[in-house]
Amino acid sequence: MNSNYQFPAGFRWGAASAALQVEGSPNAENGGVSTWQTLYQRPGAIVGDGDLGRACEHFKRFRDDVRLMKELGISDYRFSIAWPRVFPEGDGTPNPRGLDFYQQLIDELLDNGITPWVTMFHWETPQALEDRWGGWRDKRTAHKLADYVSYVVPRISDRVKDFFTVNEIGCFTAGGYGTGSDGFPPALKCEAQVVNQTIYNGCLAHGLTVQAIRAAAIGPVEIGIADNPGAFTPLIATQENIEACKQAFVSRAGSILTLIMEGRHREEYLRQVGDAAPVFTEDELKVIHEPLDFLGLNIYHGHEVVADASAPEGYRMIAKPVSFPKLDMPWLDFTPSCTYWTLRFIHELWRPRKIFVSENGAACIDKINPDDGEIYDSDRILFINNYLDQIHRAIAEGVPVKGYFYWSLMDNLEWRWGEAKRFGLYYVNFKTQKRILKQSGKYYREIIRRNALI
Ligand code: GBH
Repeated sequence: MNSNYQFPAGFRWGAASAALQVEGSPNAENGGVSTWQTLYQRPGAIVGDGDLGRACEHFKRFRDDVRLMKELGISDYRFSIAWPRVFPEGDGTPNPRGLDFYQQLIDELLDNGITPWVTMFHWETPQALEDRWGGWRDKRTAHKLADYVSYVVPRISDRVKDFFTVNEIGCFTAGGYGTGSDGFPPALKCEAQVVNQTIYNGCLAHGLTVQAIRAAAIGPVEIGIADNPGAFTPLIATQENIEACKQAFVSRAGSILTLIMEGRHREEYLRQVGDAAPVFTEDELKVIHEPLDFLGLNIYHGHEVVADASAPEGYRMIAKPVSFPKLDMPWLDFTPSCTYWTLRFIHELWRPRKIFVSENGAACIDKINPDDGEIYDSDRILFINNYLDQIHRAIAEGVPVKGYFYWSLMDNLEWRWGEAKRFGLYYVNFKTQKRILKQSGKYYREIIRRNALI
């Protein structure tokens, strides 16, 4: 294919994961219980099979898994630390063994030439804090997260230089407290003010975490967030549709990224929520707006937008036709161009110095070919090819995208879907724990080797 598809020198090629989804044994070495473990115990809440006690047994097999990373050729690995392993009750006395696993993992990565990127919070809220004061409904949870971060960072920042604060604020807040579905714990449907408060408290947790990392780091570090703003694409990229689309992006970013990047709520947002606005202070907004070294974006799927002068917001989102192509998640529409537009809008609006695509990937119905034992996941290859093409397009126009983390290194427990959804570059047989590199993994390996899209 096209040899012009070179990526900039030094572009980081990584893969991502999260503790609960891969480790198994969350309560080993005196680890505490997270709200996800509670959800997993509720009959009917989890769609597929899935045992958090085993997951991918990465807790035991991490040295082998690092070898697999090396074989894949990634330069960077993004993983999360489980807060309840370190503070089983959310606060108080740290578990003296809580960081042992991560210390070994970090050393193993570095010994193999792979740069560790740590996410401080990927959704594992200690159940104790949910019980004590309602988890993310209470600002004290944000402060407790920062306390845990202050404990961890001095113990790893001699070797870890790159930190993500929290993963996808809208998911663990509005997802957990606003939908009443089992998608996210605690699976409540609270009133609007409470939901908005959780979102705000999530932003506060991010800001406090930035401060905590900076204050506690024992060497130079780079700090960012992994957020998933809504992604939008103009149905037809006329000037007026592009503007409408940017408007859609801006207004949907009003409760999270605007706070983080601008230190204020959008007036439109405050007008919309009215009495249901979160309780906030100017000092907290300053904390939330703490400068970042990079912005991490998880981008999977987007919505098509057209300009419409008769609509109250000046634009309309288009309902997807029934035959719109999608991957193996109800929401995972094949919308590569949303990546380009999201990166471009963010660049135009906020000019972050560096952007990383902190997650992007596809769930597919992978089957092992009985003849040769390979997994011919041409759908995932199609997905990666097209999304990377759009990232390349953004870079060619000057957007400072510095790296890409495929989600995920290996098939894992996809939250409420358990083992039923496979996002990995490595196929995992959850019974035997055997891993097989999929064709998409071989494709990604070749991209990395050439630092070019093929
Ligand atoms: C990421 O979240 C997570 O960070 C990761 O842990 C997870 O395994 C991975 O993606 C794959 O799912 O139905 O239009 O309202 C993705 C989070 C949040 C994306 C909910 C889809 C619903 C969109 N998802 N969202 S919609």
